[in-house]
Amino acid sequence: MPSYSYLQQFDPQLFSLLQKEEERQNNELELIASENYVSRAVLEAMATVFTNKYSEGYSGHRYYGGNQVIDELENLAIERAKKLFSAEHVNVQALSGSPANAAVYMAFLEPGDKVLGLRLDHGGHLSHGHNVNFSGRLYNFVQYGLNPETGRIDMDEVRKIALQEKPKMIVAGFSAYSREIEWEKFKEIADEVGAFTFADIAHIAGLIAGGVAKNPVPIFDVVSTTTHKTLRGPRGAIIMCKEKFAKQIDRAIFPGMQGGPHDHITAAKAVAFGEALKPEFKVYAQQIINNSRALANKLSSLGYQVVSGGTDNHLMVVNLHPRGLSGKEAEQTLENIGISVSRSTIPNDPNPPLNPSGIRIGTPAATTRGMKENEMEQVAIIIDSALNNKNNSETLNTLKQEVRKLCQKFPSPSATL
Ligand code: DSN
Repeated sequence: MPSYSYLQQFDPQLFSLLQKEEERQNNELELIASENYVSRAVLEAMATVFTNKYSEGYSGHRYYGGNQVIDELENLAIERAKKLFSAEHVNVQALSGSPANAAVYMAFLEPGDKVLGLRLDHGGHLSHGHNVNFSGRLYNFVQYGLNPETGRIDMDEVRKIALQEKPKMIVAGFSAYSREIEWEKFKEIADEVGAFTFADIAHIAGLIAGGVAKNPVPIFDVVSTTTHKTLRGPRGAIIMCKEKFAKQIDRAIFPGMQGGPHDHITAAKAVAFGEALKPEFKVYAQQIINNSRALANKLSSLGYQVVSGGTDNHLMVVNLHPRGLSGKEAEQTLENIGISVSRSTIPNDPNPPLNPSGIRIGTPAATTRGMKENEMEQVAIIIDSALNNKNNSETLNTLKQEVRKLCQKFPSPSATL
């Protein structure tokens, strides 16, 4: 019997969509910095009867009967996450990154309070204070950006704004920044102005868990992360904090923000944390960075401008303005040959967010497939060739075949059919 035999029998329409998506994931190259392939064990944990349960509340204090096993499950996920990140307290119920961040703000702030965060168009996240997002609408965000010369966060500038604005909270974290964050310096500045420290490590949680990026959890008051990016777990999030903030974080998640947790996802989080605690995960995390550096170096040698001149993590932002290309054109051209990337603003982008000047490229998913530096160099050459021949359908077709051949040598570990 094939996997998903019930789905195939009872909902052939849905099953055929699943087949198409699996084929796409297998034959195309995923270079979106925030995506990854989960293991079969993580995938199996999501498709379990844990999804049938309601368990509002916390272990030992639920608002529904029958939660003995769920208590054990949630405690297991918490214990593994604590060990992985050296956290004093962990809440594993957050449904995803933005709701987790909303809960953090709710736990520490009143509407209208001042918060300092990284600008979205300099690599921050919508939930770090953008004016179309709940964060920018409910709280009074002031923003820092990247130094135009270095493409890096300028900590003197952060300090200057913090001293001027006296925020109640300082947010450090990003969705498109390729350098190490200076957690200690953020903490020093926050202490100087009496602000809470909040780190959003969604992008680099796997690198931190693998010991190849610095961990803010022992330093900061509160840290959120999604579980599905470099950490290679299910879609979802967790919040970690100092024990003294545990109650306010837990209350902000439930009953503040959410109802019943998604227990099947908690199960998959526990599996992913277990995987990340294994020594192999350290090797994986280091290889993500090696691959990212190999890709950035090769693109630079081909004449591309990588923001900040390189990368310390799993991603890079490439400025296509000097090549006369927009991020959207590049994204579409690469999509035509079976490579997924995401368009991205560059610092002080002259173009609007829907058609910005750059692309963000990341290596977590390709690394999960087993690709290494040689493949990354080959990928850089393919990207360059596609962007130089964006109107030449014959060349694009040849490149598409090349991408397909490369992908077939490195099958996706999530493949089920
Ligand atoms: N959408 C995620 C990313 O791509 O970085 C952030 O929410």
